[in-house]
Amino acid sequence: MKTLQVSNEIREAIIEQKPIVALESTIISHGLPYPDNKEVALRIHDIVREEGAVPATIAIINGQLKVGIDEEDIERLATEEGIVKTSLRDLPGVLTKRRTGSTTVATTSYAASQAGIRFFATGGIGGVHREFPNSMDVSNDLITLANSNICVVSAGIKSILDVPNTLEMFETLGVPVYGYETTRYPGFYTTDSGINVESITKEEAASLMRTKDHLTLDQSVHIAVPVPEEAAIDPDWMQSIILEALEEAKKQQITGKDITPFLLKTIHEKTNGQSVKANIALIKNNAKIAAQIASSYYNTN
Ligand code: PSU
Ligand code: MN
Repeated sequence: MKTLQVSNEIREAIIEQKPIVALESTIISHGLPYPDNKEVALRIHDIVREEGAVPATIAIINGQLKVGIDEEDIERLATEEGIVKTSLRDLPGVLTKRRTGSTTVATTSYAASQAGIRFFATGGIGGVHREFPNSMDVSNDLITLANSNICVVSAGIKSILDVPNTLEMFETLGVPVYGYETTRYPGFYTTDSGINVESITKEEAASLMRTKDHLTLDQSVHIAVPVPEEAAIDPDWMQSIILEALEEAKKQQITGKDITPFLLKTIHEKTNGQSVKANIALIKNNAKIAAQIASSYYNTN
C-alpha cells in the first residue's frame, strides 16, 4: 500500500535540495470561513514562491495522504461538508475508509517529515487546554512535534489554551522554542503573551536546524512570530472574548477534537471578523518567514 503521494513538483524539489515549506489544511476546512479559507490557502502558495521556496500543502484526498495538493483539492477542502479534521490518531482510519480529511499540525508534521521536508508554516499550534486537570486535553501536536524533526513557524499558541503549561510541555519534550526577533512569546491574536522567550533571527534559525542535524536530534523547533502590529487585537478585549467562548463551549458541552474549531468560530463571531483578519495576516507573515528560513538553510553552507 502506497500511503504517501508526493506531487511531482515536491519530489523534484526534494531531490534538488530546494527549500520547501509545508502548509497544513485544517485551517482551510475548520479554521477559516469560506471564501477566506480558499483565498488564503492559494495566496500563501504565492508568498512562499515569492521567497524562492516551494509550497507543499498537505491533506488527505479520497484516502490518499497527499504532499502538495492543487487548487481543485483546496476548493474541496474549503467548501465540502464532512471533511475530517485528521490528527495523527485519526490518520489510519481516514486512509483505510478512503475519506477526505484536512491535516492538523501533528499530521502535517508527520507527513512532511516522512517526505523529507524540514520547514512548516502554520497559524497556531495546539497545546495544553485550560481545562486540562478535568479534561486531560493536550493536543497531539505537541507529542508529534517531539519527533518529526521540522522547523515550525507559527504565531504562538492562542490563549484559548494554557500558554505557560504548553511551554513547559515543550521543554519536557525537548522542543526548542524561540521568539522571532522578539523576547516576548507571541499570543497569536496579540503580539505579547506576557511570557519571556529567547529571540532568534532567520539566519540563526536556519543555522540551528543544521546544528540539530549534526547532533542527530529528532525534536522539532518551534519559532513563534508575532502577528503583524496592524492586525493585532487588544489583549484585554481578547481575553474577555476567550472567556466568553470557553463558557459557551462548556454550556454546549463541546469536547475533544471539536473544541478548537468551536472556539475559533465563536471568537470570529464575537469579534465581528477581527479575529479572522488577524489570523489571515499572521498566516501570510508566517509563510513568508518560514520560506526565508528554509531558503537560508538550503542556500548557505
Ligand atoms: N489553532 C489555530 N488555528 C487552527 C488550529 C489550531 O489557531 O486551525 C488547528 C491546527 O490544525 C491544529 C489543530 O493542529 O487545530 C489542533 O487541534 P487539537 O487541539 O484538537 O489537537
Ligand atoms: Mn484535543
